[in-house]
Amino acid sequence: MLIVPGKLLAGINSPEDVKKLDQAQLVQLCDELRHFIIDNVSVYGGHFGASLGVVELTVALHYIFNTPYDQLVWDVGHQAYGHKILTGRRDSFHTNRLYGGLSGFPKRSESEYDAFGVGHSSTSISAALGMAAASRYLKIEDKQHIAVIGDGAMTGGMAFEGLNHAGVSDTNILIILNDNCMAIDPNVGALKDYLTDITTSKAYNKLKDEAWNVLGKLSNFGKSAQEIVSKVETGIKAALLSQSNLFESLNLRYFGPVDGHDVNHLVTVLNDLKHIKGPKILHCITTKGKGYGPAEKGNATTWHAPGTFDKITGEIHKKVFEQKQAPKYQDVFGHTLVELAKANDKIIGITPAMPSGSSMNIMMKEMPERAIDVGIAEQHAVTYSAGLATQGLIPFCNIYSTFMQRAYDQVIHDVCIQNLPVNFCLDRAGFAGADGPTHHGAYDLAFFRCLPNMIVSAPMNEAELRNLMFTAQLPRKEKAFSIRYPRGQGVMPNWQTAMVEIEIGTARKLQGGGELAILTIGHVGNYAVEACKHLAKSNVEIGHFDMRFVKPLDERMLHEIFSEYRKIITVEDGGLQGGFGSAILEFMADNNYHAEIKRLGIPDRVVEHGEQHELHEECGFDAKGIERAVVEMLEFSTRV
Ligand SMILES: Cc1ncc(C[n+]2csc(CCOP(=O)(O)OP(=O)(O)O)c2C)c(N)n1
Repeated sequence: MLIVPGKLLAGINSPEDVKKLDQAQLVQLCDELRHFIIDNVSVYGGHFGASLGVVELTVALHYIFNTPYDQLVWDVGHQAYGHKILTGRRDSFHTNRLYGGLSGFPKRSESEYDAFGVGHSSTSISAALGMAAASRYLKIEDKQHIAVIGDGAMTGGMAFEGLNHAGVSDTNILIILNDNCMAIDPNVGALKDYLTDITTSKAYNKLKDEAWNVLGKLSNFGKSAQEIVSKVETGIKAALLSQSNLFESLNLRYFGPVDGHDVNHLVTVLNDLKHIKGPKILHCITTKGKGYGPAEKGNATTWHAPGTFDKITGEIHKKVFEQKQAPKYQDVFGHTLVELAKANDKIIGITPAMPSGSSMNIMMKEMPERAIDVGIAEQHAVTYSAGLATQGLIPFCNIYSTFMQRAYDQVIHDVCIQNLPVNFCLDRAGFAGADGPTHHGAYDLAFFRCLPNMIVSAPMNEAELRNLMFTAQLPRKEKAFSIRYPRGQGVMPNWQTAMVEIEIGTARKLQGGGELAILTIGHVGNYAVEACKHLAKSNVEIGHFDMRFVKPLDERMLHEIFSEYRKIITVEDGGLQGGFGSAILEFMADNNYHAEIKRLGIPDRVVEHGEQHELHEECGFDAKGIERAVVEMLEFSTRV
C-alpha cells in the first residue's frame, strides 16, 4: 500500500531540506511526519508510541545540527522512525522491519545518518562520549555529539557509567534526556521519582526559568555566551546548594526541563546549547504516543509496539494465532510461575523492565510483593537474584536471551562461581524476528553451556516448559538452572498440564528406527516432527530425540544413539559455534564414536531481520530444511 507523505514532507529527502524550511513551517512538518508514522505503522506494524513522542525533537535536531557531520546517537533506537524518514528513507519506510527491508533500529550500514547501531538500551552516552573524545583527540572543535536517551534507558547501569565519565571528560557532548515517565511499562525506581520531583519543583523551576531568560539571549551574544553561562551557573550553583541537582553534581550542565513538543522552543534551546562547550544535559518532557488520540489516552504499554491497527478507530488488529490454538510461551511462563508460587512461598519473580514482554506482569498483578521490576538493569537483576538465593529464596529471573548478554559476568561471578541455585528463564531465545540481529537470542546455549554449575535446558512445548519450571523450583542447594524458549506461540492448545518432575539431564526418545537420527533441542524439535511425518509418507524412517538438556547431556541416551546410528543431524535455534551441535560433537570425540554429523542452526554471521519462519528457512532449519538435510545425508555415502 502506497502511503503518501504530506506536502512539506514530500520534499524532504535529507536534513538539508529540513534546514531550507522557514522555522514557521516546522510545526506543519512535525504534523506531516507524525501522520506519516501513524499511516505506516498502522499498516505495517512496528514500534509506535516512542517515535511519536520525539517527532518535535527529531525535527528540531535535524534543523539545528549538521548531521551526519554532527553525530546523533539514539538510545535503543526504537524511537528513530522520524529520523529515518527525514534522512532519505521515507520512500522505503514501508519496508521497515520486513525481511530484506529497512531495519527497525538505526544501523550504521544502512545510513551515514545512523551514527551508531542500536537495539539494546543505555549505550548512547558512552558511544557519543567516545565520539566526542575522538573529536577532541583529533582536534576537531566544531563537531557536535548528541545522545538522545529515554528516562527508561537512563535506569541502565551503563548510562550511569557514561554520565560519570562524561562529567570529567571536557568533551563536547549534549545528552538529551527524553523523559516520558515510561519504559515499555511504567518506568520504575528512585530516579523516576527524582525526575518527577525536578520537573514539578516550583522553587527549582523558578530558578531555572531565570537562567533560561538569560540563556535565551545567548544567540545574540556569540562568543561571550560562554561567559554568560558561567555567570548564570555560578548563581545557580549557589542556589542549588540547598536543592542539589544530580546531573550538576556529576559536573554536567543541566538545562530544562523543557516542553519536548514545542518545536519552536526546542529550536531556540538547541541553537543556544550548540554554542555551549563541554558536557551538558537537556531534560525534555514528552508524552509517548503524542498526537494520536488512542495512544495518548490509552495504555502506553500497548501502544509501545501495537502491531497493525485501524488508524481511524484505534482498534488494534488481533493476530490470527491469538484467536485460536496454542498460547505464547511467555504466557505459559507467566501463569505457571503464579501457579508454582501459590504452592511455594519461596518463589520470587524478577524482571529487568520487561513485565509485559515476559508476562511477569501476571505475577506482579497477583502477588505484587513477590514479583519485581528492577528497571533496565540486567546485571543488577542477576546479582540481586543471587542475593535472594543466598537467603534460601527461589528466584525466577526472567531475561530475554539477547539481554542476558549484558549480565554475563554476573552469571559467572555472582551465580556460577558461588554455585547458587538461581533460575533463569530466557525468553525470545533463538531468532527474535522483526527486531533483527540486535535482538536475536543466538548465543545463550553457547555462552551458558561452557559455565560450571549451570544447567542448560530448553522445552519443546508448553508441557515441557511447565515441567522444567516445576523441576527448577524443587529444593536444590546448588547450580543455576536456565530454561530457554522462543518468542511466540507454542504448540499445545491444552497447555495446562499436570506438572511433573523431570530428571535433570534426561532426554526424550520421540521415535526410533531407520539409519539416521535427528537430535533436537527446544521448540525447533517441532520442525523435526513435521519433517519426520513428511518423510514417513515416502517410507523414510528415521529416529528423533528431544534432548531437552544441553547440559548435562543425557549421556546414557547418547551412548545408545551413537551405538545405533552412523548418521546424525542436530538442530538448534541458536549459534552453531559452541552450541548444542558442538556439544554433541564433543561427546562423540570424547567417547571415540565415529559418525557423520550435520549441524543445523544459526550460522556464524549476522542474520538480519524478518519473520522467524523466514529466518529459519534462510538458515535451513525449518521443517523443509531438516527434511532436505535428511535426504542429502541418506543419499550420499558417508565419508567415515
Ligand atoms: C538492555 C535492554 N534491555 C531491555 C530492552 C527492552 N526495551 C526496549 S525499549 C525499552 C524501554 C525504553 O524506555 P525509554 O528509554 O524511556 O524509551 P521510551 O520507549 O519511553 O521512549 C525497553 C525496556 C532493551 N532494548 N535493551
